[in-house]
Amino acid sequence: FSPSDVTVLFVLGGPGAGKGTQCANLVRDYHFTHLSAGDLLRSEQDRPGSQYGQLIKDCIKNGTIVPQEVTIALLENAMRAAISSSQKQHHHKFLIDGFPRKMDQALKFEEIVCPARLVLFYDCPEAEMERRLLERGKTSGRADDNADSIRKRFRTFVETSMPVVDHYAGGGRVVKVDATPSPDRVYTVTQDKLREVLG
Ligand code: UP5
Ligand code: MG
Repeated sequence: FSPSDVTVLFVLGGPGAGKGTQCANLVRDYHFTHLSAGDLLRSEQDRPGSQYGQLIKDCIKNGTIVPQEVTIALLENAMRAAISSSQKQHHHKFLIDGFPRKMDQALKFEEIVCPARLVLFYDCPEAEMERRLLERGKTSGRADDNADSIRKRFRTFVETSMPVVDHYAGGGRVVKVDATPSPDRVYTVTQDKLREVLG
């Protein structure tokens, strides 16, 4: 994909920071296509005949990262599908949510798919993210919304995913938003900051 045809925003933040919640707002108001890497992996896991089902299941439960080839192929397919199903030939804007969460993924995606315009980073203290995930876990049915998996997800985030955010911050491509306040408040700040940067 060429940056003249598509705009890619990476949406990062710890587990439970509110990435999905804010992406839904942005889709409603700005016609982005939202692709959650976690959602794509969960649906691949459940696809009958998938050769990656067990691998994905194990990674999600342990909060580890699925090999980049798998995730990048799912994202690329989803981007192509979104573009080919849109009627008009217009510029396509993607929110890639929860990806890249490891340096190798970031470099590979930008090399073979498309460079990202910027990274929207939701910053939230662990105690608050834990509270949200345990609350959601009462009804979500997600295999990783339990205390044990949450602890492992936090560790992976700190050790493996924060370096990705730092890498983009070094390149001046990060828009950081405090994700602690209410969803509405977080969204207002998101809109203000994106307007500043993207116009
Ligand atoms: N909530 C949201 N905002 C709130 C606010 N401001 N105040 C109070 N409550 C708020 O929100 C989480 C919960 O908090 C919800 O109940 C919400 O109502 C509430 P959500 O918007 O879902 O947060 P999000 O950041 O999207 O949390 P999620 O759990 O989806 O984050 P993860 O990053 O952990 O999950 P993801 O699906 O991206 O990845 C899951 C796993 O897939 C990873 O651990 C990994 O094993 C695997 N994976 C890969 O291997 N590679 C990838 O590239 C991506 C994923
Ligand atoms: Mg999510």
